[in-house]
Amino acid sequence: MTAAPVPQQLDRRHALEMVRVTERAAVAAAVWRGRGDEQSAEEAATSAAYAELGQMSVSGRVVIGAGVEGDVSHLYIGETVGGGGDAVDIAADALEGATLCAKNMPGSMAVMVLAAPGSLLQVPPVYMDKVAIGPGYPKDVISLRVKPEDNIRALAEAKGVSTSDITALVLDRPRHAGLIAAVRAIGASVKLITDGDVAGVIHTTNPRDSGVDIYLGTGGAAEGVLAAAALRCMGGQMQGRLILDTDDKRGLARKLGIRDPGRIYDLSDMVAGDCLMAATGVTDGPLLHGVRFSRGLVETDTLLMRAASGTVRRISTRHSDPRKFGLEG
Ligand code: VTB
Repeated sequence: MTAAPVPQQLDRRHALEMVRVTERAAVAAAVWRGRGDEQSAEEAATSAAYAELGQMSVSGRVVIGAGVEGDVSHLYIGETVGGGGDAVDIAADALEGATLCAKNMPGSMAVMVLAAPGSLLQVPPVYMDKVAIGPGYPKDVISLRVKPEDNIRALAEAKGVSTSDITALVLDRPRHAGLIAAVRAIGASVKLITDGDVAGVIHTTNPRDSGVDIYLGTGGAAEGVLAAAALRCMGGQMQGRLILDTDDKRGLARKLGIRDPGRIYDLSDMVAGDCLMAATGVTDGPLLHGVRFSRGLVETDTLLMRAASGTVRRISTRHSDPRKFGLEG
């Protein structure tokens, strides 16, 4: 195995440029809130993010994006984006939780991560098994090598509480029936979400407000890497394992250099160095306000984070010229 690249600190000035990207994507998506059209919402967010990325002083390579070349016109994996400058890798989900946006349900957001070249795990479009907790616990409290119940027991012990005081956040999917039953069987509580597991993982960083202690279950692999970036900035522990249960999926993984299909990835395997992350709310949710439109004014709410310093900013922006988003004033 080759040694991991020496983590290189990113220019923090890119952070504010990123806010403009996720803000613009969120506004474009918010126009489609509640209209039952995921695809239009997603395309609007992606083109808006792409256009604003052109203003950034980076030469970015899309590592996680909207799809593969040919299937999507913007932000496809491998695309070069940005206005030119520092070489960086970009992971973008211009509309995480497109279904939530289409149904105007809580928790959809525009997300973008910037990292040093080669430092983000490249994943195929498959599921990932995930376990995550927030900061403040001893090392290695959780692990995908043990059963979910054992992770809950270990977390309860680390917190000095009983398993009945632990709440696990899980995506509400038939595939999680066994997991949910197992968690409940040891007395822990399950909080279900319909989509949006990037935000789901972020909730573990603030159990007091979110009521969520641990994230468990299988969701998108790309969302797993985005969530890992968030925990790199906010603190916490996470492991992920790709679900490569067919030859096709293993083939896709191999093309990305993944030799061991059963590998368990730690936080630092998914995001190997410094990263910057921005997330702007599209619909109202427990983490972020959604975009607000009023006459002559658009308001956005963004989390902006930096791994190198651990800074977490909350940026509430008033855009007094809606025309810059292509909206009427
Ligand atoms: C989750 C969720 C995403 O995909 O990762 C989910 O966070 C997993 O896939 O918002 P399934 O829907 O197939 O279970 C999303 O819903 C995005 O598509």
